[in-house]
Amino acid sequence: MEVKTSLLDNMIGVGDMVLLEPLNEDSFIENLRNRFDHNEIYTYIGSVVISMNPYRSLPIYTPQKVEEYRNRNFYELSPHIYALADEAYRSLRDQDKDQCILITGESGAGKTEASKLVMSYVAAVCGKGQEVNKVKEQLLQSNPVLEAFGNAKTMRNDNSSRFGKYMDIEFDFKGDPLGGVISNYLLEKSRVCKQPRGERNFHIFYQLLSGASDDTLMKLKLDRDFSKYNYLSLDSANVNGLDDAASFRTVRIVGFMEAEVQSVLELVAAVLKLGNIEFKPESRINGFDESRVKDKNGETIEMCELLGIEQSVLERAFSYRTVEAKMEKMSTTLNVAQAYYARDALAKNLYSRLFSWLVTRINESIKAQAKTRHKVMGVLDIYGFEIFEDNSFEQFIINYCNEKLQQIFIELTLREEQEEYIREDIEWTNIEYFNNAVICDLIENNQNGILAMLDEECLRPGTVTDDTFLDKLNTICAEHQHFESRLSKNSKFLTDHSLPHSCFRIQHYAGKVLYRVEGFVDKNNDLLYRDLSQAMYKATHSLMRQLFPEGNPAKVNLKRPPTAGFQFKASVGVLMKNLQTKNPNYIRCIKPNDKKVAHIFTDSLVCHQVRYLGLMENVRVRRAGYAFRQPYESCLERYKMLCKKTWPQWRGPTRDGVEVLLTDCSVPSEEFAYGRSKIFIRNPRTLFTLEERRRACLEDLATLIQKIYRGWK
Ligand code: AD9
Ligand code: MG
Repeated sequence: MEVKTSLLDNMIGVGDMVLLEPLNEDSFIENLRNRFDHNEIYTYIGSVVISMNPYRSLPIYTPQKVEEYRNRNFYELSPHIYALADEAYRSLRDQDKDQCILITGESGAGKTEASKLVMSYVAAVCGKGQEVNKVKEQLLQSNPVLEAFGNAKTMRNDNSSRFGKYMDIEFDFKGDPLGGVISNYLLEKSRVCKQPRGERNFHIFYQLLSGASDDTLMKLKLDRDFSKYNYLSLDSANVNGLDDAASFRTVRIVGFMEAEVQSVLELVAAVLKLGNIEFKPESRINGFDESRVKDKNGETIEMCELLGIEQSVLERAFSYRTVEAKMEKMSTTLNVAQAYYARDALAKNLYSRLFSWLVTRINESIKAQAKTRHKVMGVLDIYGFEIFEDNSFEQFIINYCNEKLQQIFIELTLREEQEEYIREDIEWTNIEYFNNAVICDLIENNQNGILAMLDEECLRPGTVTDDTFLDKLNTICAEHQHFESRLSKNSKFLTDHSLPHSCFRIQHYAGKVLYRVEGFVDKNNDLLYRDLSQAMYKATHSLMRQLFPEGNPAKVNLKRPPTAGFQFKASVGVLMKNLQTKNPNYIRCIKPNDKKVAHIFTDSLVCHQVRYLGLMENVRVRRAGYAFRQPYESCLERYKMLCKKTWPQWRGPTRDGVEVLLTDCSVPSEEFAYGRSKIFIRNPRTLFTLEERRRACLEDLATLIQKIYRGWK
C-alpha cells in the first residue's frame, strides 16, 4: 500500500508561515533562509505560495513530481508550486470556478518561470488525446516566440519580460483545454533604439543574427556581425547562459507558415537597417538646415528593397513633414535632429506593432475551436516593480500596474476571506493594514491624477515640455501625501530641496521611486509623423502595410490617437475587472540576491521584498482567521478512520459526524468553528496532527495487510 508523505515529513523550518512561532520579521526571514539553504524554495502563507528564485535548476519539476502532486490536497505534501496549480485546476474542473493565477514580485524574482511551471503542470494533468495534445502544444509554444520578441537582458534579469502578459486558458466541461487568448500590455519599445548600459535590445535581433542560416541572412541583407548595427548594444551582446542561436531554432517552430515567418523576419531586419540610416544637413538659401539621408553603405536602398518602398518616398518622409492647421496642409522641413527623432519613432512603432501583430496571430492559432468554452484559468505574468537610479515613463507605467495588482491582492484576499466568514456565519475581526488605494488614485484619478495631467499637457496647445508638465504636477499634487518634488508650488510641506531638478518622487507601496520627467510628454504622445506612416503604407510588403493602416490616404483621420498612458490605464482597467470575476491564486516571487547566482541569500534584499509584498500582514490576516477550511463531507471522508464512531461509515448528518470525530480526537473546541457547509480550523498545526494520525493509521493498516498477506503465503 502506498504510504503518503505529509507536510510534516522531512520538514525544514515551517512549511506554512502561519505556524511560525514567534512570528516576527526576523523569524520569517530566517525561516525562508533556512528552507532556501535546504533547497526548499516554496513556502506557504495559507494558500499563498512564496517562491524563492534558486537561480539553478532543481530536480523538483520531474514527471514523477507532477504525479506526486496530482489530485492531492493542498496541505498534504511539502509546499510546491504544483500544489497551487493542482488546486486551481481541480477547483476549475470540479467546482466550476474560473481561476486566475496572479504572479507578482520584482524583476528577476521568477515570475515568468513560475507562469511556465503552472502552465506545464496544468498541461500535464489535463485531458489526453491527439486533439487535446495539439492544443496544449500550441499553448506552450507561444512562450518562446513571445519571449524572443518581448524579453531582453537587463541589469536585473538576463531574460526580463519587457511587456505584460495575461493568458486565459479555456477548458471544456470535462476540464480538457480548448485553447487560449493572450493579452499583451505596453511593450517597452524605447529599448528598440537605445538600451541602458549593460543591457541588450530584444533577444530576437541577436537570435536572428546568430541563429539564421547564411542563406536567410543573405535574403534579409543582414550581416552576422552585431557591431554593424547601431541599434544593438555591444557591451553585453553575448550573455552567459543564453544560447541565441539555439533559441532561434525554437522560435521558428511555432505554427506559422513559412512565408509569414519570412515576412516577420524581414520587418526585424528592416528595424536594424533603419537604425543605420544617417542624416546630414543641407543648407538652404533661407538659412534653415534641411535633413538629407546620408547613404554611404546602401542601408536605405536595402531597406527599401526589403519592404518594396520607393526610395524617394522614404527619403522625402525623412526630410519633410506635413502639418495640418485649420484643415490646411503645409509642408515643413525636418532638420537633422528631427529626422533622427522621426527615424527612431518609426523603428519603435514598427517593432511594437509587429509585436502586437504576433500576439494577434498567435491568438488566431490558439483560439478555441467551435466548442463553447466552459471555464477559464487566467495566468498573469507582468513586469515586476522597478526601482532604478534613473526611472522614466516606462518605470512609472510598470509601477502603476504593480500598484493595481497590489490593490487587487488586498481587495481579493480580504474580500474573499471576509465574504466566506459571512457566508458561513463565522465570527471575524478585521485586521488593519496599509491600503494602497490612495496611491492608485494619485496616479489614475480622472480629474487630477498624474496620468490625467500628463494627457492634459500633451493635448494642450502651445509650448508643452516635460518641465511644464512637472509645473502642473507641482501645483496639483503638491499636497498629496505620497507625492514629493523639489518645488511643490502651493505646498506648505513636502518640498524636498535635496531632490534633483526635473524630478518627482512617488512613495509607492513598494518604496520610494524618483522619476525623471524627461521624455514623459514625448513617450506619452507617442507621435509618428503621418508622412512616415503614409510612406510605410505605400510598401508592397503586405505585413508592413497592415501595420500602418492610418497611412491609408483614403482613411485620413484627423483625430489624434489616444496617448500611451491613456491606453495603458484602459487596458489595466479591463484586466482588473476580469481578474475580479475569478478566484485568485497567488504566487509571490522573491529574489534572493542581486547577483543572479545560486546559493546566496541576502537578508536585507529579501527583507525589503517581504515588507513591500505585505507578507507579514498576509500572515497576520491568515492567523486572525481560520487557516484551513474544508466541506464537512471531505473532512469526514478523509479522517473518519481516526474514530471508531465514524469508521467505516457515519450514518447521520455529516456536520454531526465531523463534530463527533473532532471531539473524539480531543481537538480543543477553540481550535475550530462550524460553518454552514464547512469546518474551519484555526491553526494548521491541528490539521497536521490529524494528517499525521491518519498517516500512522494507514501505516498500521499497511503492516496489518502485509502480515495477513505473509500469513496466506
Ligand atoms: V521580470 O520582471 O520579467 O524582469 P521575472 O519574470 O520575475 O523577472 P524570471 O522568471 O525571468 O524573472 O526569472 C529570472 C531567472 O531566474 C530565470 O531566467 C532563471 O534563470 C531563474 N529562475 C527563476 N525561477 C527559477 C526556478 N524555479 N528554477 C530555476 C529559476 N531557475
Ligand atoms: Mg518575466
